Amino acid sequence: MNSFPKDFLWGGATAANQCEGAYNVGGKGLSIMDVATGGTKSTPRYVTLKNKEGNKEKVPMFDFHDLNGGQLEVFNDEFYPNHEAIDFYHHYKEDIKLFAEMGFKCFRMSIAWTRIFPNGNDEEPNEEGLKFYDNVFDELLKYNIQPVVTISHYETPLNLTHEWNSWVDRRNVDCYVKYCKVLFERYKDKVKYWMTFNEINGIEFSPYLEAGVISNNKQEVMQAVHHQFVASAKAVTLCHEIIPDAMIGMMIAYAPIYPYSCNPDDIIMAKIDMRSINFYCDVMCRGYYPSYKLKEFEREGIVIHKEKGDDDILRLGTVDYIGFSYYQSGTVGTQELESSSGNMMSGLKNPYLKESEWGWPIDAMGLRISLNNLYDRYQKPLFIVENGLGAVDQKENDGIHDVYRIDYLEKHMKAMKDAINLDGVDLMGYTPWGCIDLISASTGEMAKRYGMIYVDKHDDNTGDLHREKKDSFEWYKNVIESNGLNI
Ligand code: BGP
Repeated sequence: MNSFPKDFLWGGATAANQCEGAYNVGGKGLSIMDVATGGTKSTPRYVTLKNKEGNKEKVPMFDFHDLNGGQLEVFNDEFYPNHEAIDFYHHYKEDIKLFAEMGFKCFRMSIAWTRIFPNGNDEEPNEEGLKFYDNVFDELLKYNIQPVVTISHYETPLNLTHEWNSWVDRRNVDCYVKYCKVLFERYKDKVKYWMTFNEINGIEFSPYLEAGVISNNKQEVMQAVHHQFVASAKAVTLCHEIIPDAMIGMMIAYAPIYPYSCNPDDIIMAKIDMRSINFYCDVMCRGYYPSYKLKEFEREGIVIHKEKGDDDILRLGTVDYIGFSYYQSGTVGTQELESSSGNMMSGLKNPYLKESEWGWPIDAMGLRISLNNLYDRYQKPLFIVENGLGAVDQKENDGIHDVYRIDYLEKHMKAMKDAINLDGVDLMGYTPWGCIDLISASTGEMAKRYGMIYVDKHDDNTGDLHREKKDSFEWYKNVIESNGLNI
């Protein structure tokens, strides 16, 4: 039958740092995103620090590789969009009510590590932070909405970055596992879907954003990756022990890489580029380092320091499902051609594809290709936990008519449906990104909106934060109600 599975998890996705706000409320400590300013399409986000001379300094976030004896700090004369964000912290009841009205079966959110352990390495967890998420989960469950929780989504405690450059240091593994244990024990009756790290491969593109790592040294970054692998595998094993009926997955930024032409040189280039994604899935799904990566390390003189027992930890802690974000495909080739940008990547402009206002290629068929690539390779359940169109929405007198978003989502849903019904892929669910408008991770803008729910908040920090349904709200409600029958 040409349909979605009966228990398909329709929902929406967010991350704490991009929607909660209340950055210093309820005992929360600072995370790496609390020192990030706002950027635009063409100007970078900065992180602010007090340099060793004691002066304020601003460094582009995606180009931040050296603390240089300084200290990351919040300055009163700067605007930090994540500090208030859309204030989900105080609006969660109203927002969840709207999600319920749309018929959400699940809601992807993250827990802000610094609400639970303000410094990352505290002795005891912060009860007020734990209580906040109890309240959020209770509110979701009241409407039969399953929480899907990312344990770490661009929210490394700032203190761990200062203390020991976060994941570069083995001690970070213990802090993370302790944090996981607290979460699993506290929420074992409320949360049955977990993910260990958001877009774990993002570390290669932005070590600071993904992992709180300040470095552009491959040896250090790869050591940090190893520590995240070990931490994730330990979390998987722990989750299985504490919540036997839960599923815990990995989360990867996925993009199929196309060769620009059928020139074999382009084909091998695309295949090699694809390894920057496959590597993470291979280790987390199969439980060991793939041979191509070991050869690369050998060639480049990279030596990963492993502790005794690490290989067993990886082998035993393979994930139950693959969560992934999908925004685009990438194109590579030997030709000197115009380039294009995108989510955590850049490549050649693909002449067959249109691009979003932010220059991200739009490729619905690429989603079907991604689902097939992943399922062919691992035969694990798949979960699309991010997808969507970042666009400027115009508020008209009679509403917000985001037909372009509906068109985008519909085409991607059609691709999912084909992957399920024509290709036999096992797809658990779909949570479009930023189901409610929130702060963009890459630019810090509010203007880049993904939501079906509009939030009155703007880049000049004006707006009364009221929520409003866009046209895509009713449309998505109908999709869920009919379980995608009319797609
Ligand atoms: C992914 C992140 C999200 C989200 C999304 C959209 O990389 O996991 O946190 O922000 O991309 O990207 P942006 O916000 O930059 O438009």
